[in-house]
Amino acid sequence: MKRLGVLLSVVALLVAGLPATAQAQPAPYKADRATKIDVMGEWAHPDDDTSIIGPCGVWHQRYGVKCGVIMVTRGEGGGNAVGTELGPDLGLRRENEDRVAHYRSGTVDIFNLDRIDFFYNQSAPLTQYFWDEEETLRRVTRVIRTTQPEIYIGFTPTLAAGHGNHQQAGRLIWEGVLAAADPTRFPEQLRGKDALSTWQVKKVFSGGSTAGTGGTTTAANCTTGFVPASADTVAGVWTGYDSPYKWPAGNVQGRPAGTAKSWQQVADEGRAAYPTQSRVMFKGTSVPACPKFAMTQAFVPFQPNSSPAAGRDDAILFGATKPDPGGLPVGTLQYLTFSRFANVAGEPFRATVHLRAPRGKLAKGNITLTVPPGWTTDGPKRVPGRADAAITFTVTPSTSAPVNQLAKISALYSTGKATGYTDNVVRIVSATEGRFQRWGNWQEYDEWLAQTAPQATRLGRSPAIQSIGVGRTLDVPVVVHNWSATPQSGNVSLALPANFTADATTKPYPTVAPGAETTVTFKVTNIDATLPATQNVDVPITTTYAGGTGSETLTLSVVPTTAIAQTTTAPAVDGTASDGEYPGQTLDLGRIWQGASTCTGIDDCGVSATGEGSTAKVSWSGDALYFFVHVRDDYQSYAVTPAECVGHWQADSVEILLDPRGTASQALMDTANTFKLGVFPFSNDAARGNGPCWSRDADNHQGYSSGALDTGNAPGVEVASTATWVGSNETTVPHTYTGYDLEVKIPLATLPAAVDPANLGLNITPYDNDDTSAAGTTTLRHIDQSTRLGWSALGSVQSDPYRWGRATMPGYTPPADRPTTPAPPDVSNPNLNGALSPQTIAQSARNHVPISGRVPTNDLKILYAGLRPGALDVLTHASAPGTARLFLTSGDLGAIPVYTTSCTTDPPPNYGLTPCAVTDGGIPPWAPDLSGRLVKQSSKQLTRGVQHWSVPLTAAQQTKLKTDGHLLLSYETPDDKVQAFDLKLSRRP
Ligand SMILES: [Ca+2]
Ligand SMILES: [Ca+2]
Ligand SMILES: [Ca+2]
Repeated sequence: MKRLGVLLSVVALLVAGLPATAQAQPAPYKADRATKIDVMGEWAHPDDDTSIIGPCGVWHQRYGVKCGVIMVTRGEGGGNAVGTELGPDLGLRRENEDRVAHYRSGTVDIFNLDRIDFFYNQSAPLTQYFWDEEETLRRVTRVIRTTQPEIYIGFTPTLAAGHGNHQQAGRLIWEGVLAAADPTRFPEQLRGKDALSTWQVKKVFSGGSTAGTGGTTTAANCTTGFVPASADTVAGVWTGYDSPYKWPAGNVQGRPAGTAKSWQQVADEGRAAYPTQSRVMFKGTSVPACPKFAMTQAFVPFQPNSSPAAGRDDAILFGATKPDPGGLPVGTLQYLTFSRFANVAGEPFRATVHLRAPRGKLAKGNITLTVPPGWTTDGPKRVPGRADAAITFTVTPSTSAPVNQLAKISALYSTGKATGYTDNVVRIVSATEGRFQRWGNWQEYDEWLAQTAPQATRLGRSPAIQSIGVGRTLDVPVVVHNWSATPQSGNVSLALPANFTADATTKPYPTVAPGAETTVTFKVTNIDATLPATQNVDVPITTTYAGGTGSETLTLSVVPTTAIAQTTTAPAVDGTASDGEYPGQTLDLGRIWQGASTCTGIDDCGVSATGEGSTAKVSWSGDALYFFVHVRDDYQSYAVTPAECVGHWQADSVEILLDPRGTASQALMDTANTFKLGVFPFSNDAARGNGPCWSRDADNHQGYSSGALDTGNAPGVEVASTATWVGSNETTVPHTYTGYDLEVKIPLATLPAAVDPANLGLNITPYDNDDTSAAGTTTLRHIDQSTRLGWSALGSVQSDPYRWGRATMPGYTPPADRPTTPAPPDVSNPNLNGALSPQTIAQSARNHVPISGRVPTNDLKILYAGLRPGALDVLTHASAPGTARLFLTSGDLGAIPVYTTSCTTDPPPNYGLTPCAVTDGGIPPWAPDLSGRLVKQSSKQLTRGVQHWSVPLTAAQQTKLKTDGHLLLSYETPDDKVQAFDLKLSRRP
């Protein structure tokens, strides 16, 4: 066998390290070509980021722009529709899917931050808790400072982002922009031999509105004539351009072989490249589109949509990676700030135009401010020939400026030869504003705006939201703020919906000084006898002052209430509600909160407006709750194996949700302070008679709770089910049934805290999945096509404890020694460490950005690496101890195909994403060797000094390494520093 040795001198050239920097007085750090990113996106989970596939392809091909993606998690908490990998193994697979999706667009730098993907929630604070907010921002900041992106794109930070991980990923955009530019943030990154420099991102696209009229999808420069509906400047890019990727012969779409695919085609094929997430191979023919991006912050001059140049497909790059058409040199900073964001009609404020030359001095000229009709300002004002300038104007809004709206102000910098345009917005508010006093996630969001990212306030503050139990009374505090320059007084009024009363509907507020506030509290009572058909009601709040009124609308969710009856004899958990076991109220579970379109009626999913559908009864006895749940259903779903007895929404199931203190939302812990038990009425587990199985999900301690995989997280829970599995997951076997009854005992000691018998949060939510087989197949699948019903049936209610029903337990007292504060949540599924991902190691070695944005080290040197018959020898020198992980790979790791195809003329770079038969789109084997790419792996604890490491190899493994063989090695020190190596062991054949 030929010996493939790598000489020391060659190693020195190939070993990747961070760019060398001077020791004493470091020059400003500048990203080199391998490292520099022009457009950075940031999202929470692989597959959140597909909106930039087409745009980045066009920008990369036509304008030489390089996109990158900061991916906060690898999505280990998601499902796996095509394999058995969970946790870190799933993260490895999802990382590859994301790389496949973006690869052909030239987006090969995906910066996984290795944060944990825990469970679906709607809480940014809970996400901060699990992600370690400061460490995550530290990593984001390092990636930004290292790659120096000009443009930053991603989710909105607002509560409208839904998933708390999405909200927090959006916040990290705003926080990352601020932190990267701030020398007081993470100053350790700015010192030492690997010192970075501060960095100013030039344009931000997070949370703006792309709504508007005009433009086209059928021609280049597709935003030409586009008029935004909002104050945001909107940039678009046409995806109808030819990509470099060709249609293979025999494609099912019938496109001529060898002709170019459009970038939209490439984007749609990429968007489908996530089979673990139930996506399937794209077999359609794409129609070109004009994806748009709304700018929410700019530090450089740009073209407003009223300018023809704003219609160009490279408009997003103006002032950032390309010179602005106005003619100012690229790198010129020009932006507008205000003395305050919330302003009052007729009352002046200050606007400041900031200018900085990229080098040398600013060209002399003047600045003109443009304000809305009826407003006044001073100027034009002179721009001096200095390196930078801050020029301040006084702006007075019209006395009739409309309130609760944004108003745009623009500044034009004119020199003899060039112009630079910028704009920004203020909000006109009523002189006195009465707002429902925010609590929980809404209060926390408004505080984030005020304290951390004031510029994001243009996206709007939090909505006014609260819940109230049927027949209960609620305090409604209204905070009256005087935004004006004169003292104000007046009244606050509530407009109550039907079946509500209050201690008063109008109350006066005392005189409030300018800038001060006072609180007026109403006691509001619901007088419904039963849960109303529509659970959400509006309560408009009007506040008067001298000369006008201010208003906002509170949305109240009406939730069901019950008193849980005590039984002296504990119910027998036998699947039958016997006499005396459930003397209390019957709870109606016949309302749908999600997936209504998949249910045909009461026999199908138990939906009923009259209480004849699915129902539940609850009792308490001793120190336990007992549930009898009656579910109507027409079709037995897929039966789960013990390993699949999680993710209850993917099969017929019932979830029981308990918030022991009734305060999980108030504590900013979402469902992490609760107990949620998903119960499957039957299973594919012969060892347990195919009987019920159960697990905890998205709560204080999620994981398996029954059978051989029981993690011990729900001791004492008992379940009886009347369902009998039909014995097959094939649709050729009849799956008809009429539903099932469940009886469940939950010892209260297994809840995360002592129950407050006056305020127990309770919901019961059946999930109905029926025939989930794919078209043309006969095998049921373990995927989510559920109709979701509940006692409290509000959208996403599974993650919103404050909108569950309210229960009391008359007569119950918890044991005195039971804690009233829940234990810290325990997430049982860990995430992947990037040092264990060959793709991540190869990327870090190539682009010099440390794995997961951690601190780099150069402690390890590879002195020699070479193959000999029977083994690979590696000689290393470590100047400090650490853990080395070695991966020997064969073939291209950049994008490992996720689908099978019969196209024979579909070689890379098309990556098997085109079908040549309707049966194409199968799933190639992934584990345990990355679809054959991973030849061997090994790890070693290294101590200080020179060490010899011999990795035994079979002849077959040696042969594989002759084809594009690489030695990838990651090194982690005990203080969490990282290093990455990529040594080529052979030439491509
Ligand atoms: Ca019973
Ligand atoms: Ca059904
Ligand atoms: Ca069903």
